[in-house]
Order: sequence, then structure tokens, then C-alpha cells
Amino acid sequence: MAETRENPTPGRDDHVIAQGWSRYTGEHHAIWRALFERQSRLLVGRASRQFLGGLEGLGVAAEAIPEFERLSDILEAATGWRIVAVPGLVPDDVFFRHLAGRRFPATNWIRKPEQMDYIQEPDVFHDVFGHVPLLMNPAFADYMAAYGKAGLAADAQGELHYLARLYWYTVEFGLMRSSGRLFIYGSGIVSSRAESVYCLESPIPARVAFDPMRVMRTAYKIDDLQAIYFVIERFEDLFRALDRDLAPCYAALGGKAELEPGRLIATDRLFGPNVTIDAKEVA
Ligand code: HBI
Ligand code: FE
Repeated sequence: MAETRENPTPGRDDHVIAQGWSRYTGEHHAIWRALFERQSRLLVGRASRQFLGGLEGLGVAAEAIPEFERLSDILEAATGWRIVAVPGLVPDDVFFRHLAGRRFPATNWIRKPEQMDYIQEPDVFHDVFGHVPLLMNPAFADYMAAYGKAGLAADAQGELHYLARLYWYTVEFGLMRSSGRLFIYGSGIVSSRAESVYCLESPIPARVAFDPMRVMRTAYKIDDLQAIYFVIERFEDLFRALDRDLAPCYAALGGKAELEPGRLIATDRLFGPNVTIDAKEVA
């Protein structure tokens, strides 16, 4: 496993494989530990309390790549979700069917030492450290399952590109406002050293109040720091975005111009960057 990607078990159209935990080597665990220690230091005072609380509740720690079965038992008791191992990116319809069934597909292999700062595909660190902690939160867990259902419908309607933007700007790169400060909840951010600081403290990117139609009009960059982040007030904002018939929304979006990530519009409500503080003061 690890660098050698296993093929899905023949005959399994859900792409699920065994995690193969006993095959991780000391080197694999050491990469996990280095990433874990670096990110958990950076995220004190920057990540949302829901993320940090989820990490703690799951007992995800620096020592070793976690066993999916152990995490799944804790997660299932909290929100009904389980983790299934996959060999990497899976087709959209497979991905959505898992989410709709409250199964989070997590990649089982870990990046190489030379990929500590950037990796384009998800690995076990991104998937487990980045995504799984928020699945301990009931409101976020409901959003992810609703997203799976909406994804299946959008895919069938040929409108997936709009919904993919919603995933990108919420699940992967979302910010949340609490007590007048911005906090990270997006997994693409919490698993990235550079973006964990940049998204909150740099004067360069725009930070705009979350509006699902605005988000679905906005293109995104997959290979660079984001030019724009969307800011929610609470996870219920996300669930509400999907709790409607989306077909008329897609039809309305078809008549509007796509917005480049850096482009602002008159209706945008903007937030400034956080004033940089010593993270220890808010721990
Ligand atoms: N597969 N393993 C995996 N992880 C993902 O995040 C993922 C995927 N397949 C498709 C997919 N994401 C996209 O459809 C979403 O980003 C919208
Ligand atoms: Fe991800």
C-alpha cells in the first residue's frame, strides 16, 4: 500500500479497499507525525473550535496514522458516519453515494517526505486529519450527507460543476466567523501549512459573506492559494443551502456570467483579515 496504490477489490463498484493498517511502516507514521505536529501547532487559535474539538473527541493524535475502524466506531456513535478506505480519487457518483450513505471515503496512503508542503491529490493526512474531525459535528455531518444526495441529483442533471464549487468553497476552503474573528473549518486549509496562515492573516485574498448562489457562480483555482474565501456564521448555513430544490437555482445560474475568483461584486459583504495575535493567547 502506501505508495503502491491497490486496485479496488474486483467486483466492488464502491471502490472500497482494506485500509491495510499493519502495512504502514515507521517511515509512514513519521510523515503523519511531522504533518500532525506542524498543523496542530498552527491551528490553535486559527481552526474552528468544532474542528479542534472533533480531533480531540476522535483521539486522533500525532503518534501514528489512525486505524479507520477505531475512528469509525467513535464517529458512528456521534453522528452515524463511518470511514471507508479508498485507493485515491473515486468517480463522482461513487463519491456521492458514499456521502449520502454517511460513509466518508478516505485515501489509505500517505504522501512522500518531499510532498510535505503540497500534494495535489488527497492522501490519508488530508482526508483523516482534514475532513474527519468535522464529521463529529451533527450539523456539519448532516450537510455532508445532504451534499451526497444533492451531488447524485446534480450529476444526473449534468449540473455538477455548480455544486462542485459549493464543495470547494465550503468543505475544502471554508471560513467561519465567531465573536468577530475568522476561523478555519475547510479541510484543504487545515491540512496546508501556508494556507492556514494566509487565509486568515494575509491582506491579499478576499473574504466574502457566504451566499450559495454567489459561491456557485465563482470559479476556483486548484493549484494555488485561493483568491477568495467565503465566510459562514454557523454550519446550519451550509445545510440550509441544500435544503431546497436546486434545479431552479442551476437554471438561474446558467443565465449569469461566471466570476473569476478574485473578482468582487456590489452585493458582496466583505470581512477584513484577522489581526495577527500570538496563538497561545487564545488557546
Ligand atoms: N474522491 N476520494 C475522493 N475524495 C474526494 O474528495 C472526491 C472524490 N471523487 C470526486 C470528488 N471528490 C468530487 O466530486 C467533489 O470534490 C465534488
Ligand atoms: Fe478534500
